[in-house]
Amino acid sequence: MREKELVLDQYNAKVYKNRKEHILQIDESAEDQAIAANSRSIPGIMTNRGCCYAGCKGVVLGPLKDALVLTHGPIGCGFYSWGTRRNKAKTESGENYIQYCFSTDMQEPDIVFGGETKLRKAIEEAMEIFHPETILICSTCPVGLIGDDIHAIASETEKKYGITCVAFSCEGYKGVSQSGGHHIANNGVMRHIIGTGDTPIEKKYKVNLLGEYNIGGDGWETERILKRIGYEVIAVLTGDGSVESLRNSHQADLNLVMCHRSINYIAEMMHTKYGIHWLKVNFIGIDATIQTLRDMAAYFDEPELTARTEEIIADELSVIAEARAYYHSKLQGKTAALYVGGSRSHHYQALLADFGISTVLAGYEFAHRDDYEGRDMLPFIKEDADSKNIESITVEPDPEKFKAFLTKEKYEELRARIPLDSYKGLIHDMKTGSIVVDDLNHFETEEFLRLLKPDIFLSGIKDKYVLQKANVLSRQLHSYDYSGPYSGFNGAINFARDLTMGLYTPVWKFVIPPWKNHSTLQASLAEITGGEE
Ligand code: CFM
Ligand code: HCA
Repeated sequence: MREKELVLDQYNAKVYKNRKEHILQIDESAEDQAIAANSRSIPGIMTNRGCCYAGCKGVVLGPLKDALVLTHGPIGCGFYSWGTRRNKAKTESGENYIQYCFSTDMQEPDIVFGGETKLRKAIEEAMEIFHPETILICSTCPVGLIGDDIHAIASETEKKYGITCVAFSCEGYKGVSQSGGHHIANNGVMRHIIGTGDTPIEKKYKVNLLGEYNIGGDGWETERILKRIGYEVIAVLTGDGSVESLRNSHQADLNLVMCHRSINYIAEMMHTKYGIHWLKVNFIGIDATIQTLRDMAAYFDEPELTARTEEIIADELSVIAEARAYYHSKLQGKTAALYVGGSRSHHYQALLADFGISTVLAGYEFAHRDDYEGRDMLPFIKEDADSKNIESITVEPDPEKFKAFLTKEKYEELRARIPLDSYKGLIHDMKTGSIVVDDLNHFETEEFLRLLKPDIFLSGIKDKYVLQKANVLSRQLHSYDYSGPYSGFNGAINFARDLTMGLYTPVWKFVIPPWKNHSTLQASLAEITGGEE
């Protein structure tokens, strides 16, 4: 029996029926490799997913450093999304609010009598102390339940203080995971921020970097390489990003999409509204970075840029050559499992492959079918009540700001050889026999660990202890623990170093838990029986 069946067979009939659609054992010869995704987790099963508020406030809006992001809700939501994601931001110019946690700290009386007064007061206080030019209000679950009109308060705030204030109804319960929150954030940013600036940017090779959140400094490392080649990075969405830069981002010649899941809505809408094409890029991995840089050069198709691209690639490779060979010799032949939110389980396979590590299992917490199967299958996704609950907005070409960047012929020619306005998904790059899992739960994690015996399991805080206790090297692929950057050429070496340190210092294997030596449970029968001990 294959590993997939060995795990599924342990479920009762009802759970089996559900979970079998979410697990796929790759068969490259099969025509159609489908997987169920973006649907509700089974109640009672230990899922790693987060909520809609986490996706909107924590992921997409949180990194915008010049925006004061105000959580309207009880303090827990703001507190637990405070500084945990390691989205770094520089403070040297302009405002940087990301080290703060702003919340209305709702209490029971606010839930009973309404929280609008408290929200207005919080805004007043924020204006007095910080004088922000932008306030973004994010709702938590109770706000949606009691019906506070945060959108009315946002427009009132704009008029009263002459600032930008946008409200996001991203109550945690909306949708089935963080993913709904990404969409809500994309809609608000597109409607109220992107394209509102009019400072002309007279530079060549203008790009935006979308879906790069600067975890552990990844965005900085990517930007360093792009700048060396001669690209002008107008805006990063949203790592170390700013509302100010987003306002003028409609002037880019190309959008680079790192995390497809969290930002594809903006990429698509900017394409329709401003004519900007998007390119699926991957700066995680040495070969992947080289491929991406060459794809970008192909898009602009200018001999000077192409030559400079090759020059920088050669130079960056020469710097890391020795370390690369060393770590390759240490890591070659190992196997890895990856389980993260919605993009990294794909991106990191390229980086692992650079060092001879093969992927035996990859999973996404909340990706959609197009992230697994590629965008060509988008027309076949059936909407359900949960997905319909998240607004989908449509935009029209902007009469003044729309620019056609490529001729029709050039576009067709490019689309045949680079991932322009398209994404092939995770399954496309996986080998026969390997496992793909949607919304992997803790039971399945332990079972696949037992069956596949990966040397390395890359995932997050919720399961890392399960993995460590099983003596398997675990690195957090969300936060990079305290390390990074992992992007580009230098990042690849940082990653390989961290894996090598972990594999060759297997401390967890040397730790004998106390219960293996003697019983840690002590009890007395005296009280139960009422007799002698
Ligand atoms: Fe995109 Fe991300 Fe990810 Fe994501 Fe996330 Fe993240 Fe992630 Mo944690 S935006 S989908 S919602 S690449 S926070 S920076 S690490 S789950 S794989
Ligand atoms: C989130 C944020 C998270 C959680 C990380 C983890 C992150 O999902 O709300 O579970 O280890 O990257 O910080 O994905």
